[in-house]
Amino acid sequence: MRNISEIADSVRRGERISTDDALTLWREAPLWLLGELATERKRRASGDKVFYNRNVHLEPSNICLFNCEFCSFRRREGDADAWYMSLDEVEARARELQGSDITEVHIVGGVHPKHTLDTYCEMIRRVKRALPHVAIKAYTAVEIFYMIRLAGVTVVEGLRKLVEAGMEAIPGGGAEIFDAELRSKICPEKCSAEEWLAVHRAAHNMGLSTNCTMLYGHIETLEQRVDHLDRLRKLQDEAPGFDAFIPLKYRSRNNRMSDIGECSVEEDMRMMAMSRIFLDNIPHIKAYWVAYGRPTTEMALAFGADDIDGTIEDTTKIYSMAGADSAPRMSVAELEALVRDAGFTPVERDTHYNEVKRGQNTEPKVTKQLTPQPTPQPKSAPKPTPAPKQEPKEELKIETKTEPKAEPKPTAKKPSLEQQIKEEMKQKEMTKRDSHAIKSGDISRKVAKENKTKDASKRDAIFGFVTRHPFTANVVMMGVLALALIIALYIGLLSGTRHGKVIAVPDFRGMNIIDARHIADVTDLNIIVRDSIFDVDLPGGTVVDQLPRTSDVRDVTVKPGRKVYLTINAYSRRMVDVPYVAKQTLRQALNQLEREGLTVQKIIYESDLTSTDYVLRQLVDGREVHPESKFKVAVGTGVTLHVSYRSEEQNTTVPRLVGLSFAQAKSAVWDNGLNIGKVVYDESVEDIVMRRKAKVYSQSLRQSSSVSRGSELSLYLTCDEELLETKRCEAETEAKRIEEERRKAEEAALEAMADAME
Ligand code: V47
Repeated sequence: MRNISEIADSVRRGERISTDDALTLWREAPLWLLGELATERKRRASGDKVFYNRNVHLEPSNICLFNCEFCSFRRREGDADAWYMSLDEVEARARELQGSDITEVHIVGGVHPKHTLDTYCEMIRRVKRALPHVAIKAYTAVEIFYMIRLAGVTVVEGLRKLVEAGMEAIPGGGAEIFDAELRSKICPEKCSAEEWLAVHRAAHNMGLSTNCTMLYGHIETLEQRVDHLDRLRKLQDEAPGFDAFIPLKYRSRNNRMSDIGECSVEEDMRMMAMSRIFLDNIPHIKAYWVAYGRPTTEMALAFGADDIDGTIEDTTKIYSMAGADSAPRMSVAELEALVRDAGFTPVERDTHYNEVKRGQNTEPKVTKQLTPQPTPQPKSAPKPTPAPKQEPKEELKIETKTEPKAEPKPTAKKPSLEQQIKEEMKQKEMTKRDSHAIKSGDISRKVAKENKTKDASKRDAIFGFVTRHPFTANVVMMGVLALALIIALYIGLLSGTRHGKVIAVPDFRGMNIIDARHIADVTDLNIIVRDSIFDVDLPGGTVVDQLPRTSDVRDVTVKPGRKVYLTINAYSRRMVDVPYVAKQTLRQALNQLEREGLTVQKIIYESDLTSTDYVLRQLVDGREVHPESKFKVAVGTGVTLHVSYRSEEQNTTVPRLVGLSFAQAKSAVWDNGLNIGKVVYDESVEDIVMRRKAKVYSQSLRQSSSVSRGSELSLYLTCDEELLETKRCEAETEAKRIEEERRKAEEAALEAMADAME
């Protein structure tokens, strides 16, 4: 381990530092030293320049399928302060910007339930059509991964479509924190770190430039920060393409993590400096002024930052909703003054960090005050279109990986050709009827006269009845009134509380969370991800449990808007402490491993004088575990156990496993001193989720036979109920036969003994 001064000298020589060095610096270096080292590196990268640009953000909607703990921006469809801009409104907004001198539009919003890859491409096309000379930096890797997955195309194909539509760069959002365990706590529904990195890797390989970020200052550890930076640095080595890294300070207002507060400004400076020092292959480090505020941004320039983002023009709500300054807007003069006050030279750049040279008379060229983006309760801002309301559908058609057809509909819909023809025919039909009525006018008049006479005689009859039987008439009238009142109340209740409207809760289990959210959205249910587990055999995001739950035998119905709580399989493996399980019985050790989410890789039997099934020692990844050992492994990791046996108990009896689930069979195999060999699923087990339901129909070692301890036993599993029933019967008959044989053998032995005694 190097000490601080060794590391500092190495940084001054322009060398790369290791993750251990980074931790040492972060923990131990005084702030002034970090400032000095980071500034040294910044000057090597960009001299005394500090970059800014003229940009706006476009946040078409804050409706998001995902519900991250730290997010203050996200709303559910139907929430009072949710906003949504149709494609026409996005285009109109882009047209408003014509004539301004911005060079970049940064488009980002929630992962909208109804947006598809095509919607996103069309959005870019329309913005580009309105602003052909402006670069479009659009959609975080999280949004991109989602839309590409939904479209069922490869990442490269999806990115190609976006590029063809006019996307020029990808912003750095959605990275949050890469550590799997923490990611599963703060944003379990987002794509995994690997998927986020895969999108950026593919983009870089296609020649697209992108940014990267890290959300810090919440519950992450220094190790997790360094790990995050390390993964970015590795990707940049492997496939260069990151223009800038943006450390994003967690802002704590109005979200579910608010109680943890915010980190100090000193922490911000250490973060900034360490980013510059560690990320020696990413050219720019951005102090995003919207997140920090002006004084902290200025200070960040003395800790390695060489970019402060742009004019913004009050077009982003992500930070103001989380407690940063509201109405973020800085003029070019203000941005430049901030940079100069910090002792640097302001340089206007474009999206790709080319310096923008403007003629004298183009400064300032903003010809009109730009209108801010829609706000939840705007006074002067343009009124956002309310999010399209969903009518609960009676029947569900689940089509995974198909693009939802529900494009937000404009209010005044142009009738289709078919509708127009139908409308025309209806008109003609009406005209025909009218002319017929005119021709048959006499008859109509005659019929009308007859009806009038009939009505008058009915009226006379009623009045006659009322005068003759006043009491009965009153009772009847009160009855009619009461009935009318009941009907009115019932209708009122129906429309007011949506009484009577019930939804059959779909069985979400086995679906991916993204598909589940789609279905919940269409059926007007509210999905809450309450818990996550990690099962190595299941893909990340698979729903493994739900409440309330529709089962094979019972449908659950609920009212619209009702919450359905889901447990999903986490996208990334949780790390757990390896427990010390030696010096106890095999069963106790198995229980303890199971509790920690670990499994058995192999049981190795060793002859012993005194005991059988006693755990002598344990190994993980080739390392022996001792009582004082402290190391973590991923959930699901296999542990090798060395277990004792007395020589007279070298053999063991093979258990009957037919009809058991894999988990039950595994347990029985280990309990009987055997190891798991091959595990084979037949063709009835169509996917990984069905594996949990599959049962053993055959085993490689014959039940009740005697084999040596530690032997391997292979399992064959199926979901075919008929096959299982047949095999169960066969196993039962076999068991009876074996029992009968044993009994007979015992009897024979007794007889032989008796004979011998005679
Ligand atoms: O991914 C959300 C973050 C990001 C909070 O690429 C929060 O040039 C703090 O990525 N407190 C979106 N941060 C913004 C973003 C960005 C911004 C500016 C420039 C660029 C660029 C990218 O905002 C999200 C998330 O990490 N975020 N909520 C919050 N409460």
